[in-house]
Amino acid sequence: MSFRKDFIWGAATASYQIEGAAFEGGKGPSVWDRFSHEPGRILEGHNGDVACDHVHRFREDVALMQELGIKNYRFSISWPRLIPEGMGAVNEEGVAFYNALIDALLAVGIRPIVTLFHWDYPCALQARGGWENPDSPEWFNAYAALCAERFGDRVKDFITFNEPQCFIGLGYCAGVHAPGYVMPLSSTIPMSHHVLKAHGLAVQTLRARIPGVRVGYAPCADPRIPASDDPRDIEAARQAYFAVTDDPQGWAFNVAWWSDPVLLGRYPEDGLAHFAKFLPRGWEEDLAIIHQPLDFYCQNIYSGRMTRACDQAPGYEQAPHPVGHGKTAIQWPVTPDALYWGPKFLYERYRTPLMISENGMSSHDVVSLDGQVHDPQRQDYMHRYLLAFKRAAEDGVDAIGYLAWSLMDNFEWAYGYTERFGLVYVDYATQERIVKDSARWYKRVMESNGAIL
Ligand code: GCO
Repeated sequence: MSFRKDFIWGAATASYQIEGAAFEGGKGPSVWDRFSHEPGRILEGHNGDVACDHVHRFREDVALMQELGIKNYRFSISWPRLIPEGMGAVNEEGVAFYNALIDALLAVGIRPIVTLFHWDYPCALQARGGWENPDSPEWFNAYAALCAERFGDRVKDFITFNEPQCFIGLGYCAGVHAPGYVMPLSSTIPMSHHVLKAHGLAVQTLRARIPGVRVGYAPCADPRIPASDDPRDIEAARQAYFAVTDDPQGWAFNVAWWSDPVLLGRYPEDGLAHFAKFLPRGWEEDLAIIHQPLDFYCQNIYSGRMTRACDQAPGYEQAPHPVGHGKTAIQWPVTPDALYWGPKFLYERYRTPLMISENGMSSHDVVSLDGQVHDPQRQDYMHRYLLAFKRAAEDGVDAIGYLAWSLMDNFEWAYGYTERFGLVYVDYATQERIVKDSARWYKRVMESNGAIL
């Protein structure tokens, strides 16, 4: 056995990370436009004003994808590019940009997979309280309806949210991502509920307006990898993976709070024990809205944590990686088994076709004397992770796709341009794109449906 015949191979990006044209074309400001201009927020003072200049160079980028054999392309729409104030008036220039992009993709046989929200929240809505405002689910729903109306004739695959763990957890709990707030649980728990409700409303809207639409959701969280084959370690890893902790700054980094309501129709019990008192009135009734059937469930997975059983409560603990264990440039441990155990545990619990919507690594890529970018470490990373995912598929996980993060080097949030995750190298001074070795290898992997792994 191997990957299914219709396995979805491709690559992913996100609007703020690549688009540029941040203050052009009628676009309204997003919280990232503002945050990245605040002194001290982004490494080396970078911002996404120009990024990969994709808004002006998308045709070249689509041609590049075609050359690289990318058949499925996940990108996100910038809400304030479409609706500058977040609600109300539509920016037709923004609509025209996405229409042109979608048409260019389809013209060369690339399937667009559209993420509605990958963090660039309209400033105008943040000024009204953002996700804390009980009306925020309806604002998002109206935006989703617009996307359905304008793009749904050609786009059939949508992902509602990317990593609520990060935009809530890093944006409003830890304060290291936009908008850079450190807020108490009494604010961030209602936000989480509103995001989940926004997801549910949007799924209903997309289904009502787009015949044959397929809808997914893309949260994250580091999988827990059992430290050994001992069944007690395996159980410990499973428990740890789905546990919800009550740390005010770190609580959002869990699976179950964000996925149980969506896929099982209930909040996890440990989460409720900590947080029920903060949930907005009427939350129980909202669960029926949140719990919409999904066509696929996505996870962005980069690394996992080793976990073992122990005698003290809660019965599991993190096991250290051996001294000298491999890390990527951004210092994330290289743990291919995350792409075995993560999918396995997720599929056991949620029984929904699973897509890896992001996986990849940052490395210290440079242009060599021969003018090429040689990145054997990225190829090795992807190779190992894909083998683990393949093993999960062979063990019964309904693995439907894998999207590399990222199509090209881009603005890596608080790290600015210092981390390179791309299959394609971007020279930010000239905007020249250079295909990395790993992209040529990945092309052969995709062509063979993983047989050459
Ligand atoms: C995320 C986002 C991506 C990142 C990537 C590497 O996971 O933070 O989805 O936008 O760039 O994951 O950190």
